[in-house]
Amino acid sequence: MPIEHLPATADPEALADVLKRDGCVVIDRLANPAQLDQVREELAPYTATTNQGVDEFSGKETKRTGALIARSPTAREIIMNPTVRGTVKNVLAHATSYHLHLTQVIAIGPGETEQVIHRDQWAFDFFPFPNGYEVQCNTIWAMDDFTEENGATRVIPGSHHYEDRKEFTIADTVPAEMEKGSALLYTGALYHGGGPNRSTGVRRGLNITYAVSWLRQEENQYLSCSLETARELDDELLRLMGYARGAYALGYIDDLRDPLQAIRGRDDSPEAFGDLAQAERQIRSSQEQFAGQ
Ligand SMILES: O=C(O)CCC(=O)C(=O)O
Ligand SMILES: [Fe+2]
Repeated sequence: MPIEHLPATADPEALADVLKRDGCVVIDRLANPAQLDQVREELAPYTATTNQGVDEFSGKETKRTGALIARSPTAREIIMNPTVRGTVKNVLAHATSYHLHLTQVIAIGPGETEQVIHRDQWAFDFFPFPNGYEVQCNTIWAMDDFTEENGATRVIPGSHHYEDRKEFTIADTVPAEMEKGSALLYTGALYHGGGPNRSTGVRRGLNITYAVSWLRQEENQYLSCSLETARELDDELLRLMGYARGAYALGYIDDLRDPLQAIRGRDDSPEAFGDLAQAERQIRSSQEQFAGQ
């Protein structure tokens, strides 16, 4: 099955429909390539000192540079992209809310071999989530053109509905070839992996992932960005980073207060506390949907 491509003008509902059906979709030319060059420039001091991976999964010819909110103001804009966030909200609508899971530039160097085909949600202790209950909606933005030769991400469209813990080879996959500025969206249950780089150049991808807010974040957002920098960010981004309650109570501070107050200061108005009725309304429908699986 080929990977469906939609234009940057596609609306989040149409994108979410393809993600629910195929587990992946490419949005062509969603960002201006110059914006990705800017991310690359802002990160240059950090990528220069990033080490290669230490094992087969992280890739011995691959560099992974994170903490993008702290290190790249332009990456913040990409993280907040309205088309992507609208799509994530729709794909993860069975949970009360979602948050940022990780931010990482993945630079696959020449000579890198293929990554093992996996599901990103295996990071959660291989917990067998019910089929259709997606816990992640992920993106890889092409910072260079993604080609089969330079290590475009390999995916198996439709595999988000397969059994768990299956093993695949690269022959079972197709490369997510796309132009610089395009973005591959894929769910936590989609089988995929980084491709082998048989070119002479580096393949850079901006991996920004989102997860339901009742699961622990892979990149620790509170420690990856200093409190000083966090104070300069707007509320919407802070909430996405996790300065918000997940569900009714997860992540509160001291007297059940909203964690955003750790940044903005104390507020004892009724809105500063959790809304139980609202949380109940949001989760009731998903409990009905997944009951008995
Ligand atoms: O770099 C890529 O194309 C994919 C990497 C990946 O899937 C991962 O590290 O989990
Ligand atoms: Fe992955």
